[in-house]
Amino acid sequence: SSASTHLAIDLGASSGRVMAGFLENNQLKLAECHRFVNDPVFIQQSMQWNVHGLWSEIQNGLRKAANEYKNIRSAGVDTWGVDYALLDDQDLVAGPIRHYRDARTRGMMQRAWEIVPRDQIFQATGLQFMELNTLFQLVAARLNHERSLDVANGMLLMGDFFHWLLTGQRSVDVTNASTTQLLDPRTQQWSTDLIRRFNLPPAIFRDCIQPGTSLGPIQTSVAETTGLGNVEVIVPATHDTASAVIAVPAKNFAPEKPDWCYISSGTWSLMGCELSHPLVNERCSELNFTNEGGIHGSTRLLKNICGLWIFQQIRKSLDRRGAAESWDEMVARASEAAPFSLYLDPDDDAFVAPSDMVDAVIGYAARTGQHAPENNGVLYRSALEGLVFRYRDCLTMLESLVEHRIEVIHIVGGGSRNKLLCQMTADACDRPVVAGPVEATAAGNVVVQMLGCGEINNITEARQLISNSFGTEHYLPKNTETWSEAASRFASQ
Ligand code: ADP
Ligand code: LRH
Repeated sequence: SSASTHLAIDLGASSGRVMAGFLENNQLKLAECHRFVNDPVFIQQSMQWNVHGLWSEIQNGLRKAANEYKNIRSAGVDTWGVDYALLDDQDLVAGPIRHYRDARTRGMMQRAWEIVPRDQIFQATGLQFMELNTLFQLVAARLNHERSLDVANGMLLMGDFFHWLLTGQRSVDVTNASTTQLLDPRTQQWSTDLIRRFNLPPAIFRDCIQPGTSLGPIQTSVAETTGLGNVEVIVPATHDTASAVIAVPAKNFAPEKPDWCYISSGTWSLMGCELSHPLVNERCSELNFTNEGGIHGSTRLLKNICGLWIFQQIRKSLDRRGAAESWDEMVARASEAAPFSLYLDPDDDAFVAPSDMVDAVIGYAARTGQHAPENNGVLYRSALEGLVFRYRDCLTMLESLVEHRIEVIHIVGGGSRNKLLCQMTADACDRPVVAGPVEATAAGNVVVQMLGCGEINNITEARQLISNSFGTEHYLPKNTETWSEAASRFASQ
């Protein structure tokens, strides 16, 4: 095809991928060029990003893309929120680049609240409290007297970091900056007050740019090693969740009265509404919802739910025992298993970063006075049911926050392929579920590059394109009674 090609580099926790996106017969096509692992590495006891490995895999992916497509116009990177790299004034990386599951942030929220009270942090940022937030990572660095903070003159979130490797340019995209808990969601400016009170170096916080901004061409050395030629970097919504939300095939954009919600379903489940303005009030703080930044100044009001992390890690732990099954087999076994045999709270601390997830589930069952899962089907099913209970509660909370009935739940991301999970979500929430697209994050990444190039005129057109291009599956609620009974049974446990 003669239409230009855009490369989405999407670094998820379950894999990294380089995807080519282009228009063909008025539809958006996504083709996978390269997929690679994205596991953290331990350096001594600290859990870090494998940036060298990733950078070389990204370049492998770009090389494959350059071989296959002759008309590549732009590229852009998205990845998970909160993690960062520090750079010094010689353009060297200062200090290790840590993974948010690293143990150094344990207990850091409480330490931080002693410095600035919880409600003041919430008022300033509108963000949910999670130990993994950049704020608590930086507080840990400060309290541990990490010297990197003293030499750094720039902080890049990880999408920005790979853009810097690609172009040599430093930039900070607002969508990922909004996950740090140091940005004011109303002004999209850094909170100088929090930065001062936490004794963080003001110089590392650079002005944010909006998704769709061009950073100029890929630097010559990278263009040469990959064979890419004249390709520019157009900053997508570098926060993967922001990219995924852009690709929700919804009927409208940031409505005043939202009647749809999304679950971006991958390693995490991010469940929420897209709003035109942040909602920073007491109720939001109580329910621990977050106001993250979306495209065109929109707000993603959402909650983090542990997600398919447990399901994924069970597979990994069985793999170590030589007994892993495919996703399809796992879903089939879970479907056959007896419902409600084991209740898991997926957000329990025990599941954050255990060395072995199957052991963690067995330990959790013992601690909560339940039987250990009698077979793999029950093991898998409990990880999914636990999630669905959280979705059910989260829907009620969302409706009370936006003061409107949610009529439909969109599930996007890898989890939208899990038919059991989609059906159980419809059943437990008593709402129709629309599942797809699977590669929402890459699709959202690509359409923002197209917006940046002027190939698409606005976000409504982008959503229309996505709706016309990717099939969705529809699930209607059944068995809602069973879920209400089970929910009250577990609530009273
Ligand atoms: P992330 O970007 O966080 O790495 P993805 O959106 O790629 O996550 O989703 C990965 C998850 O999707 C896997 O953990 C798995 O549970 C689910 N998944 C992928 N393929 C299938 C499938 N064929 N059937 C069921 N679930 C699947
Ligand atoms: C999902 C995600 C989520 C963040 C978490 C760290 O991949 O970006 O939105 O909260 O990772």
